[in-house]
Amino acid sequence: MYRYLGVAFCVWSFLAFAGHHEDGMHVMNGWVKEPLPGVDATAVYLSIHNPRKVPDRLISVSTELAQISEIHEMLMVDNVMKMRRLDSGIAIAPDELVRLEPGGSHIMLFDLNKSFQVGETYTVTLDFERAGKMTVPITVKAAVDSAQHHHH
Ligand SMILES: [Cu+2]
Repeated sequence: MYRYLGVAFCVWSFLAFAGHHEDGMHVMNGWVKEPLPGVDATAVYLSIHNPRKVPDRLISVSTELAQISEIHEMLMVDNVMKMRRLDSGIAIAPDELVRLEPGGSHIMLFDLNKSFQVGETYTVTLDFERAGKMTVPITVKAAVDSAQHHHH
């Protein structure tokens, strides 16, 4: 009985979700780091799950929060963490979950448009090669505990 309910719920939530995003990607846990004082840049983090049977690719990003949005990766160069723009975006295999998180890949924002309030929610639009554009919420979190992300 419980198992039956579980299946019914899964199907229901899948249909509800599919109604919103057609055959799109699942994007979760979006947040943007409050910029450090005097720094006109910050980073967005989120998780992307590809629920489909075809590979896809995040190719570009835009947001109301900044003039310039870039997809970045972190890499070690001579024992120093550096970041680099990913001009070909981020590939996401079928059923893969890609996490953009502090210390790893991220969406970099430059030329910020507004002052960020911690706890406020804004949006970012992700453009996927196959799934197309998706606009998702990102919540501002305080800059503490983000010392892993060095630049500028
Ligand atoms: Cu960066």
